[in-house]
Amino acid sequence: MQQWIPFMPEDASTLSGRVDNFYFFLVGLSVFFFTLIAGLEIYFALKYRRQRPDEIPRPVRSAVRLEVVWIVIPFILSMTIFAWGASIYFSMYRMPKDALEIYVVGKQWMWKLQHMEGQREINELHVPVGRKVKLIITTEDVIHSFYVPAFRVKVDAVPGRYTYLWFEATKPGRYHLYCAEYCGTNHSGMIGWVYAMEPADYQAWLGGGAPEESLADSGEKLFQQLACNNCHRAGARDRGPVLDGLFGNPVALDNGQTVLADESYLRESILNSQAKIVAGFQRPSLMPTFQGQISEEQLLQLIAYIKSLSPQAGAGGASPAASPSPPGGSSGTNSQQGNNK
Ligand SMILES: [Cu+2]
Repeated sequence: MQQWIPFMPEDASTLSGRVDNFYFFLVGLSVFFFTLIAGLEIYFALKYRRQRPDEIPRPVRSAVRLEVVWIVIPFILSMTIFAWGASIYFSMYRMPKDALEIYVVGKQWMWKLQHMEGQREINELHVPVGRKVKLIITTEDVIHSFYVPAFRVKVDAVPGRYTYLWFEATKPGRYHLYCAEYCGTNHSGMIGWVYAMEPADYQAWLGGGAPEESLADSGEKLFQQLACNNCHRAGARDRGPVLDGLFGNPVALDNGQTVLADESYLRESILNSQAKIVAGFQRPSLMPTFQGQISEEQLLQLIAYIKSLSPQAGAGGASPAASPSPPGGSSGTNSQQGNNK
């Protein structure tokens, strides 16, 4: 459909067709009812206009059948819109488990992206076609919004938390990337390109250039620099919870609640260790706060490292090209098998 309509963005992801069909349904429905209602208004205004100065209109009696029709039909239509829209929404915002994960940090006025294998990009994102890609997004400063019209996906980047987006590109090409939330003077310059590549080209791209340290490896170094390993490893005399196998699993807290160890939980616990204390550990927590001491990107490195300690948790499909890690040695990107279809 979009090739007939010059202002429609390209249709380049598995979601875009579904979004477009729904959009055209809504537009079609609106046009139909606009025409029907406006047409009837004009017709009735002419037909039933006052024709003589002394004319007295006949009293109107209710028409039950007509009323039922105009209640039932809009009810069915609005429920259709609700169900259809909700199903697209759920596909869009429920994250797939087997996706390639890429971290995104918004900043006035650029997008900084980092692949699990370590490659960094600014205002450019290279992804393979035919593979689900999940973005884990945050911002260093104000609210931004990550928007790729050709994929029909958009999500806000919110300070202090992670938001998620996924897409699967269906054809190779170069697609516009925008910031869709007014974020200051150079907001309009906060744009870039997504390059969707054939899987083989993507592997070549990943392998090209200087070999980079994987995100998890950077995180592991940082973990040691910040002395996290003094308390958070097996044998640290139970000073802090051991992090192996933590990510993606429920954690029992000392107040009786249970939380899921996801990116946001890890982030909060690093920045404010008093917020949620794991059952069986001292309150107040012994752990110092890292608020203001590490950058958003360093946080992501630590999180990638902690994720790499939980290979089963569905944490980011590193590509098969990523170096496998010897047991006990430096943990590689992570050991989830890349699902390269
Ligand atoms: Cu912005």
